[in-house]
This record gives sequence, C-alpha cells and structure tokens, in this order.
Amino acid sequence: MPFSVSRRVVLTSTAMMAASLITGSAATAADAVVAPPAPYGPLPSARQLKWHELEFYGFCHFTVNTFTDKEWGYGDEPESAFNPTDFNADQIAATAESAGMKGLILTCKHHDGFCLWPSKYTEHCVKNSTWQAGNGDVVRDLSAACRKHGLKFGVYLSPWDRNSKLYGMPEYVTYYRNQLRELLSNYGDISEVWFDGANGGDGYYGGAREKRHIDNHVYYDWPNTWSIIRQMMPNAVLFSDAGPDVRWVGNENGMAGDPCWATLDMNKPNRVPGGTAVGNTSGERPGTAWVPAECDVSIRPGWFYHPSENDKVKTPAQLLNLYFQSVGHGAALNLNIPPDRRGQIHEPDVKSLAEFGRLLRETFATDLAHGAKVTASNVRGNSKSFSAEHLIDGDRQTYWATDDEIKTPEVVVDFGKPTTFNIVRLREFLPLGQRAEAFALDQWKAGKWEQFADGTSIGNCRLVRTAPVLTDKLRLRITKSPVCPAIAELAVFSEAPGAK
Ligand code: FUL
Repeated sequence: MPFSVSRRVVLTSTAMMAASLITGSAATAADAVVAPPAPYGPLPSARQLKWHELEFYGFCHFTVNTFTDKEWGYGDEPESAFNPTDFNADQIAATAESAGMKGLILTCKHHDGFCLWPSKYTEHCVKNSTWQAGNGDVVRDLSAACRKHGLKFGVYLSPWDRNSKLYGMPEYVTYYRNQLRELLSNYGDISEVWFDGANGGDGYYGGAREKRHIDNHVYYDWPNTWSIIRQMMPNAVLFSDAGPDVRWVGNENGMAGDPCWATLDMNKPNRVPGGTAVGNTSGERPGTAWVPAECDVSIRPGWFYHPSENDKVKTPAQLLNLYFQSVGHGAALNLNIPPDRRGQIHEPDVKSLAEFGRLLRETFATDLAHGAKVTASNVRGNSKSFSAEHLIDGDRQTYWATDDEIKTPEVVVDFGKPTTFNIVRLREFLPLGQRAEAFALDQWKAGKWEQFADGTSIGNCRLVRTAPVLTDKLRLRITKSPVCPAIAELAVFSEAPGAK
C-alpha cells in the first residue's frame, strides 16, 4: 500500500502546519498527516544555520606588522609604520572570490592596538598615518569591496591591546566596547565578530612597557559585550574559544577532528565566556548547545605577510586537503590571505587561490547522483515528504527520514550505468539536530556489496574522499544513530584533475 500512514504519525492541523514548515516543502494532501521526526539534542539558531551555508571564507591579517615584519606588534609602532604603497581592496576581495570564499574577516585591530579605521577613541590609527594623508580607512574600503564581490564581511577586534595605556583597567573595557560599536555602526552588515583568545602579557601600554595580566573569565565581562552585538547586529555570529555561536577548532592548522560534532557540553568547567578550547577539536556528544567549529589557518606559515615566506605559500593541493579536513568534517574553513606591503594579495598567493578555486568549482559542479534511482529500506510514513528522492534533489531544505523506530536504515543509489567517483558528500537536515553517529558506504562489485568507506559525524557536511570507485550502484548505511536519521543530501563527485 504505497502511501499508508501509520497510527503513530497522525497529526492535528496545527502539527501539520508545523510539519510542512519543518520539512521546508509543501506537503501534499496524501502526506500532510505524517509528522516530521522530533528534533534531537541541541539545535542551531537561525543565524548559525545561515553561517553553516558559508562553509569557506577568509581571514585578512593586515596591520603595522605587515611593514615591521612581525607577528605580534609590541604596541609602540609609530602610526607612520602603516603605509601600503598601492592598497587595493578590490584586488583582495576579487582574490577571495576567485578561491570560492564566501566572506572575509579583517583584523581591524590586532594585539598591537593599531586601528585600520579612523577611530574617534584613539590616536593610534590610520588617521595619523601618512597613508592617504590620514584619510584612509581599510575597514570602509574592504567592507565595500566585499559587498561588491558578493562576500560577507566580518571583523576581528583584538581584546588584548598592547598599545592602550588603559589595558588591564576597567576603563579599557569601555574603550573596547566603544570601538566595537564604531565597527558595528559604520560599515554595513557584519557577518561574524571574531574574539581572539590571546590575552595579556608584556606591551607598550602607553609607555609603561610592562607586563599586564588579566583574568579572561571576568575582565572583559563578555556576556555584556556580546549583548551589544546581539542588539546592534543580531544576525552576526560570535566566535571565540567558547562560542557562543561558533567555536575555535583548537588548532591553527585548518583541521577539524574526526568526528567533529557541532555540539558542546556547556556544563564543563571551561565552557564559560573567556574559557579555553579544551575538547573543541571533536566537540562533545550529545552536548547541551549547538556551537559548531571554525578552522583557521594561514596560506603562509605566518598570519601576516613576510617577504621571506613568498616561497612558502600553500599549494592548491594542500588547500584542497585542508578543505576536506575542515568543511568535509562539518566545520567551516577560515583561510587567512594576508595583504603585502602594497596592500594587495601577493602574486604566488593569488595564483594558488585561483587554482584552488577552480579545483573546488570543477570538482563540485556535477552531482553524479542527480537523476539516479534511489531506493530506501524505509521512508517515514511512506510519505513523499520524507522520500529518499530528497537526497539527490540538490535542496538542503528537504530530507530523507525514516519511521521513529528505524535508526539504522540504508539507501541504494542506482546510477543505471558504470560510474566513477571518489567523493561522496553527505549532509544532515540541521534544523532537526545532529542525529547520525556512524555510517558506511558500499559499492556494488562482482554481484555483491563491498564496503569502501565509513565514518562518524555527518552534520552540515561530510566529505568522504577515496580512491576512485567504479560501480553502477552505491549504498549508504546509517550504522549508528540514537534516533531516526534525517539526511538532506547524498551527492557524488569526481575530483577535478590537476591538483598539485
Ligand atoms: C591568534 C593570534 O595571536 C594570532 O596573531 C592570529 O591573529 C591568530 C588568528 O589568532 O590567537
């Protein structure tokens, strides 16, 4: 009986409306009575769901360090040190776009305290540098270039300030918040605010030249700083070692753990504002909050541009590996591309990024599962709303789900002809939480199924990259799940040739 409806899933009309909202598709009369699975565990907020769609964006480390050849400025650099000879925000944004990035996060103020915008709260900023006769504003120009190139724009405002004489005193927190307000008021939409965990130590501090230590848990009063952003820029995600929206992955190598759960247990002692990143690489299951990971890494050994590193730019193949180990584990990739002393992305970096972008675009252009025949061992209430077809419809808002008691189902993709691939992409339907805990992939070979890969967390995106598989049928088995799975995508790709 094709569209039979089991007892357990008969709904009231209110629940039916909720069901069609949560499936994201208009339910037909026949399936309007089948309820979606109940959400499992912590759920993403609307702003986190939007952030998950970005997957890959860039960091832009630029300040006096670019000119002094340092990684951490002491805070005593003269404003004249910042003097790009040919700053070109458009070139920076165009380079990011060519790589396939969806946004850029600028170090508006790094630990040295120099501000890349004309702040009215300090003299230590671009208004006192000779660059553009003191009229320059990197934040203005780069945010505008990002908008032009369809990129999101995020801000990094270092809590640690080695220039400010106020650092370590309560007045500094007011200063910091005032600067945050400037950035949130004057530069359009801000997608992410990045809070660095590096804090306190020696510095210039207005001439004191001493060591200053603060207690990161209490000094900045993070809850009240975060609430400023919630009020002024409600869609911006807040990044720090402890979230609250996005967590640091716990290393600067661009690699997420395996598994990398999107959830954390906020009852652990380090899960407080200003807390540490212990446990961040893999996340915690089932967790109490949705705090997915971001993997930050630089295209060069350093975060800032150094001429001595011009021959140490990561290759397109290295960048592709990082993509698989970050985005492919359900996290985001934040790849740093530091402008040089002209104020542009240096040539070897531009070349590598363009080629990496080509590899990404060509690899993921054609889903070989599109148009295949998909058959599932179970479909929730036999309803079209939850059919296995949704795995290959290219739409993240629709998904395949099973009846509540079916936790380890399988689905077969029949290509109808021998097909070669080496990448399988899986996505869960995130509004229902991270559900599946393990899966396996089989190929049909010599008349029987043969497993060629397995894995743990899926979440926003799981990329399985293998040696080339040639088969006419692929099987996905969910091998462990506390509840019935809700899988939004099973896509199949063949890697573009030429990754060097
Ligand atoms: C670290 C900083 O100390 C580095 O300079 C860099 O900004 C990196 C992204 O975060 O904590």
